[in-house]
Amino acid sequence: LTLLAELREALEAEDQLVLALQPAVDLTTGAPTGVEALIRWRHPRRGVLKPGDFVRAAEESDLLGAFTLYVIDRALRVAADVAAHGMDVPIAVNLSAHNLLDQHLPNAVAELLRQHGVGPERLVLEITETVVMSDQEIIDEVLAGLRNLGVRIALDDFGTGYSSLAFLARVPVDEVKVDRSFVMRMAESPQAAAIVRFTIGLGQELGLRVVAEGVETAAQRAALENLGCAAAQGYHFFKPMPADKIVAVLSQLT
Ligand code: G
Ligand code: G
Ligand code: MN
Ligand code: NA
Repeated sequence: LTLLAELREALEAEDQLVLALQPAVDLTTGAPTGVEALIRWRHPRRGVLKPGDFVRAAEESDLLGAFTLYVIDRALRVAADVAAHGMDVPIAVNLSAHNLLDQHLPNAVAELLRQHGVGPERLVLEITETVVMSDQEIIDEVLAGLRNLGVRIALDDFGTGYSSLAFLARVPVDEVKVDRSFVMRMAESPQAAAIVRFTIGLGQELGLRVVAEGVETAAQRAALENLGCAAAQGYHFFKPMPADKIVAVLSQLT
């Protein structure tokens, strides 16, 4: 079987495609501000595959829509569980750029929210710039449809070629995630530090939540807090964890 045929089967199976969940925290209070869902494929023969091993293949096939809805469905199960435990923590799902060309996506997301009884404000969709920006009108329509549901949009990997200032100027978003390549080099590189500082200021000016990604050290954490960054995510706080651990971990933070 090809990887794609196997992925088609995995979407029908119960527990091959699973979420790893990584909390983000408020830098001043330590309270959880969100949880990002990262897909993992427990392949019956190839071992555990990460998104880099198979998401590209899905993107180039007709499976992308079903794959994306599968991830959102699993994420909303977690969101419902978190809500049932009285916690107000949204869950974030990574979209592929190609998902923004799918005009059915807003209706499909609305249906999943309804099925799970989860409020739209509990779902964040993380997007990056499309490589092919030819269909801007469709992208704008899909994003407007998602935002009209009340779902939040985050611009992921901000500052890289996949998420530029031009995209931020064109697309209305609620949150910006500073790419980890800048956070990791803050201490050595004045350029990286300036980009992080600039993004935090941009967020304050535009009223966007800013989340720093890839925080691995206490020094990075302190530097971000000094710059007034609201929230952060990274191995310094939590590594991505299995879904059955998340409620207990969030409970200890709140
Ligand atoms: O989890 P990991 O660090 O391996 O993620 C690698 C990349 O895969 C990141 O860019 C992340 O945004 C992306 N990714 C993780 N989960 C998903 C998913 O469910 N769908 C899509 N399209 N990308 C994902
Ligand atoms: O592109 P995106 O921001 O969605 O990428 C998320 C990826 O970053 C996931 O694969 C996750 O495993 C990884 N990640 C999360 N925290 C850290 C960290 O502190 N350091 C590194 N190197 N990677 C991280
Ligand atoms: Mn992400
Ligand atoms: Na990123």
